[in-house]
Amino acid sequence: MTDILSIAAFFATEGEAAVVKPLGEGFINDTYTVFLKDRTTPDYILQRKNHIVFPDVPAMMDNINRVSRHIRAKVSDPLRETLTVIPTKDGKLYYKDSDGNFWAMCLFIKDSMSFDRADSPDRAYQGGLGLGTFHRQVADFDGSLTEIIKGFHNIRWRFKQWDASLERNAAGRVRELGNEISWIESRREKMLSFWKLYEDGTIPVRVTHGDTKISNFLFDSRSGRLLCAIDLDTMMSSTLLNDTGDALRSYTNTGAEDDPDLGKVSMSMDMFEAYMKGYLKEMKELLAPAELEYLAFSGIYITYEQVLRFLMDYIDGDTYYKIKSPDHNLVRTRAQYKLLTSMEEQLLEMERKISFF
Ligand code: ADP
Ligand code: GN1
Ligand code: MG
Repeated sequence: MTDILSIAAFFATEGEAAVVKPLGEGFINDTYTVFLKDRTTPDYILQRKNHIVFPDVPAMMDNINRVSRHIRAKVSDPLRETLTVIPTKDGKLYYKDSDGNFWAMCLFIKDSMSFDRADSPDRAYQGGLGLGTFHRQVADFDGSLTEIIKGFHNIRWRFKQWDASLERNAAGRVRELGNEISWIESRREKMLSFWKLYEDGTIPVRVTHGDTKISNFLFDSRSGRLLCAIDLDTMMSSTLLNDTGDALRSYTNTGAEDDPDLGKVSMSMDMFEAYMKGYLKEMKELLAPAELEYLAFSGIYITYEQVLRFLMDYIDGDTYYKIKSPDHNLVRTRAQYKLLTSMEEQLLEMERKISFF
């Protein structure tokens, strides 16, 4: 096993790293907390970045560093209201070990907490303020960002991958998935016609976060106030509707992302309202008409994309997401599909609510 402490020693910490502990259950990266000598709370986060998923870690770290510096100049508590990247002792934003793994470090944000699920409308409201604040802070970022994962939320590109995956049938599972595959195919044209609005410039290009589920935001552990967006690996130029959509997918779900009990999964209108109230408080004035028009639909778009991605990974033989059981990706697919249908049923009501904000 890699000696994580010896990896930490390559970074410019304010003293020698004494203890490391694994943290959380990310689907993609491996995360550790790092403690300096005699500390009871962590000082740093150290991550092994998955370089299969993120083929250009140096470019990714450069994106993260530039955007977080841009945000730092605008906030009152720079150590807690944005990520701070810690360079290596020789001034790089990452360390590459002898096995070819990439590592990166950032400051651990003190007195913070994160959640897997929104536990109250107030949490959803704070989350909405959080994403709205992030979008507002980056709205005037004028550098260009590297496209870290090709076509990440581009459904036209996802369909290319999907068609190839069905054709390959790598795990021999296609035959048993007729029903699930029809969920994707029956909505293909609708999703493409939405994406076309981005391609033709009706929906503007912005700096986006790319992965706005609730666990990628930190809240103050005393007041519950939102501190900042974290997990900036997927920041790219795209439409901000990807972010609002992914946030709705996460915050409004009454069940877990991979809930085996579909009875528990649905879209909560209360959470939707609270989230949108927070988001629009920060962003309403800055949104283009087409962004406002598709705000509610964005949840459907990204939840659909997530159904496709989980199902595609199941068809591929589980090569992308970490799984905890052989059918985990199928369970995830079904749970996300249940959420998708619940959102579809409530689309008009969501749009009506937005028109009153
Ligand atoms: P992953 O890519 O595996 O999702 P994240 O960057 O989201 O990794 O980190 C996983 C968890 O670690 C977060 O949900 C949060 O609880 C915690 N975390 C990450 N970065 C920080 C930080 N800078 N300060 C405090 N906690 C953090
Ligand atoms: C992954 O890394 P993590 O767990 O925050 C994935 C997201 C998915 C999410 C589903 C780079 O996010 O796109 O929406 O799982 N990240 C990547 O929970 O693919
Ligand atoms: Mg995360």
